[in-house]
Amino acid sequence: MPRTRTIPAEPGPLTIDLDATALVIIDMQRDFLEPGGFGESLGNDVSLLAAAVPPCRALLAAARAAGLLVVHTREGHAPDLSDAPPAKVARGAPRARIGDPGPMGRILIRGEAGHDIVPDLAPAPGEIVIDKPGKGAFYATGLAAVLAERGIASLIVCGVTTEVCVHTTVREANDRGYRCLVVSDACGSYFPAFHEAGLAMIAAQGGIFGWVAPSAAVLPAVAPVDGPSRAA
Ligand code: TIU
Repeated sequence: MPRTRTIPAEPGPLTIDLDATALVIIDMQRDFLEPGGFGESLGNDVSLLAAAVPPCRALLAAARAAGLLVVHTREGHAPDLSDAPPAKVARGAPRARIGDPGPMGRILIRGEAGHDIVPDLAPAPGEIVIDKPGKGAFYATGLAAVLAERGIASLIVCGVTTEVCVHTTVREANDRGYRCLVVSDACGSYFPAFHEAGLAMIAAQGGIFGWVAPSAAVLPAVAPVDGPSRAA
């Protein structure tokens, strides 16, 4: 029997089946959230992303409790930069580009400390971790196969940054037929105006890319209602 839940959202309520829904947490890595990483190398104030961590943590806890498929993504590149387009590497401060040494290891390189997901949101054993070389989580990854294998139809999406990797992933997912619910306070941007505009763009035109709701609206829907307290 489907475990359907209806979530109040913009532009209108969204009904999902928890068994066909995945929580996708985009790039909550030290490289974006902490000083000395890729985000700062691009000239950004990384402290602006901290507010997204507690709502992401609450969503992660609810998803785990409800038995949702949990997918974590990480943006990054191979140590030899073979999957890093030169046009991408050339951007940013000349002495702190992708692959250069920094306080958290080589910037945006897999296996380095900066590439790790922040400790508060560390993947649990068995959770899917998708390493992606691009902004979108579908490009050059196995994400589509993972979702198809699990019969996933809807994605609850959060992470950073709203208008870059969250948006690119939602656009990719939308074109692949997934219904995407973006959790507004569980996303973050180095540019508050871009965050707001990015969210508005998703829900505009009757939900051209998907739905948007705050975690306060999403959490009660995801949290299990069939737990031990009810059964007792
Ligand atoms: N720079 C910026 O806003 N974002 C990225 O480079 N990657 C992600 O959004 N993950």
